[in-house]
Amino acid sequence: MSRIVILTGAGISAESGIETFRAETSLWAQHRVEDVATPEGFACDPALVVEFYNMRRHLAADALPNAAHKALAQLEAEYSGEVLVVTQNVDDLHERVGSKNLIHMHGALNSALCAVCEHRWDAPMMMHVGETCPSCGAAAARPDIVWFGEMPYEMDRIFNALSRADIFAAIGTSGNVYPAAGFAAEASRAGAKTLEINLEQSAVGAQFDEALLGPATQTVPEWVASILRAG
Ligand code: BV8
Repeated sequence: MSRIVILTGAGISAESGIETFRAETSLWAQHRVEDVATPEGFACDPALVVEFYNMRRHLAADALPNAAHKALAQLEAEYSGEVLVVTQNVDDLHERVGSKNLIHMHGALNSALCAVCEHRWDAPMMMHVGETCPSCGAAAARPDIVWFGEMPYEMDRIFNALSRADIFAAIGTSGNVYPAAGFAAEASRAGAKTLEINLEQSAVGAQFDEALLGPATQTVPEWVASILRAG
């Protein structure tokens, strides 16, 4: 039985209307990443950071999954082997079309985290600074997001999957952020065939065996159909 590991980034949600990080009109253009996506930024100005993620939570809630998300869910449902989606995205578009075997390595907008006891609960659409934890009561609620300098989630499970993968595909990610940007090299070392699906070659594009260039809503359904045809 063959195993496919798929890494997705902001590019897979771009055609759903969710801005990517590094395009000119990107999310980061309005805010320096150091100000909003770091623990220091949160400590320095929690209201700015909470508001940044409230805005992102509303945008994600208003967005609809696109043909690329749907194709990956179809692949998981119909493929004879194993399919794991590891997403850097914090929106819930993968789960909304039925992807089950899914890891949010950078956290999720719909989850809230207690900075004291690490309890997690469904985030309200609008989080507020100093919200109390429903478990320990500490006024220490924060967005359940992995910020720069923090360890991404489920890394052991991800590296284990990469070491056993037959195919690794990266979809819509610029290859700027580690450790995700190192996954292709890791999969190659384990003998996987690697494919980059993007609008253009990413910062780590040279590390892939193949590339499929074009908008994800066209390239991903095409790729999934070829995989399902091959069985
Ligand atoms: C950690 C939070 C260690 C959520 C994010 C090694 C070398 C250098 C630096 C480092 C290193 N190791 C660690 C670092 C530091 C840092 C890092 O990588 N910095 C970079 C900037 C140099 N990494 C970390 O801090 C990570 N933590 O390593 O911890 C540690 C060890 C021990 C103990 C404790 C800690 C944590 C990284 C996570 C940071 N959080 N976001 C949020 O706010 O959303 S990262 C952020 O960037 C998002 O999560 C996003 O997913 C991620 C990556 O961006 P992309 O998804 O790639 O999006 P981007 O806009 O860049 O690109 C979009 C792509 O889509 C483009 O290629 C474009 O062409 C394509 N596209 C556009 N439209 C389409 C399309 N493709 C197809 N179709 C389309 N229509």
